[in-house]
Amino acid sequence: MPADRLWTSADEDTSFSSIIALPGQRNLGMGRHWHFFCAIFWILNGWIYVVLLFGTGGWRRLVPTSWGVFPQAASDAWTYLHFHAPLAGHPYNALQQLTYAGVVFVLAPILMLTGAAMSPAIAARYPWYLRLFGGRQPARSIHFLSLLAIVGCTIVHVLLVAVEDFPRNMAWIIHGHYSSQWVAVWIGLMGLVVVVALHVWATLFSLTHRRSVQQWLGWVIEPLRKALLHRLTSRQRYSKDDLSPFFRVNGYPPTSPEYQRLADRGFVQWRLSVGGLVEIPLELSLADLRALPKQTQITKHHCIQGWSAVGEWAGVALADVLDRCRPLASARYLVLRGFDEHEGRGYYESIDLEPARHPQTILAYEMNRVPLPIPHGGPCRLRVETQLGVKMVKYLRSIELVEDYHQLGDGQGGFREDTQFYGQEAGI
Ligand SMILES: Nc1nc2c(c(=O)[nH]1)N[C@H]1C(S)=C(S)[C@@H](COP(=O)(O)O)O[C@H]1N2
Ligand SMILES: [Mo]
Repeated sequence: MPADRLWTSADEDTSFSSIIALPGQRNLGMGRHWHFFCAIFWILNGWIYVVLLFGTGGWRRLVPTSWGVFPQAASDAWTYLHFHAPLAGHPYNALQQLTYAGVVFVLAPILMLTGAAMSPAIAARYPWYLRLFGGRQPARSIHFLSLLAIVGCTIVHVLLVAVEDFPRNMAWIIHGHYSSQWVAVWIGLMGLVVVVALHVWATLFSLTHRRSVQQWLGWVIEPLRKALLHRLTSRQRYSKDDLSPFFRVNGYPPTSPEYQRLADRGFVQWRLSVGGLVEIPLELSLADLRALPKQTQITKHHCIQGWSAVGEWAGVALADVLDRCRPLASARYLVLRGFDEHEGRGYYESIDLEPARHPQTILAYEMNRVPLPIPHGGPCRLRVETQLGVKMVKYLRSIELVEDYHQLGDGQGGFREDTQFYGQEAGI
């Protein structure tokens, strides 16, 4: 990183080719929607498959029942290496059986378990879970390498189906018997064409209709994400030894003269306004915040871009502030606004009252025992430890309680939701 200027993680955004990513280019938000949408389908599909497998006795094809499968698999591999096909088993040879069983019962669960480790909500509620994998990065590496293993398996599998005896194999796959082979070949090829066409269409459509895709996929993803992750509370208690020696920055400090003036005078004139649907609107100075009960916590921060860092934060429980301003019954969301503007849009994010009242959700005015440094959001920022970093508005200027966030900005619930198409619930 250059030493002569502030360097943020957004500066490192690189684009992916649409050929290997959906939709590719600089669309992390869109890629995440497709990722989660497909993951839901893949998991459902997998469960149905496994239930049917055990419900029908089909598991006998996949699950080896004798140790002899290992030497036999080695001998089958040797046969393949000589470009011959080993004798078929019932119906698979030993190497196929081991491979398929490995994909279904080892790789798939590993993918699900390591995927869950990417969730800040799960990592916050069960910090021990990350340690199972040796940390967040090892979990991500295992997740990615398992994906490569699945892709490798698919390629080898399709290749062998094709070179061994394509019409016969397709008939077996499609009909379950060996007649009408060319019908099966056509059905199979059309299936592949549909898959490719769907992929191309989804990519092109996502690139031209990002907002619609964000909303449509969001209808499937958000309810599930809310149901699974939203109620988890952060119970992080990292120790001083866990503190990251370097905590990255994302988002440049505000450049407005107003903020400059406040910063120049040590933020003594700064006020946090808390208003909207409340009984008692508040104007809180730093001294007011410091006079409230102080809460300190060492937690892991997860940026949507992948990096994480452990820091010590101190401030006021947001629940305390809510108790003081007394939200009206109609208030459902908090809209937090920062002083920074990007191409005319102010940074804002929304959270609902559930995470707002979680015990480790605080308005932090200290980081690692010093007043919150400006790059990290001085004088005050939100810490909502079960969510991704995007939610934790820095350089706070106001909190507004609202009934709905759809009439704000582009209606997606936050600056990065509006401009980068992220989802409003940020538990993974
Ligand atoms: N006001 C404001 N808050 C913000 C951002 C921003 O650009 N502006 N970036 C968010 C993102 S994406 C992350 S990961 C965290 C980064 O916090 P840090 O700079 O202290 O590491 O702040 C969040 N809060
Ligand atoms: Mo981020």
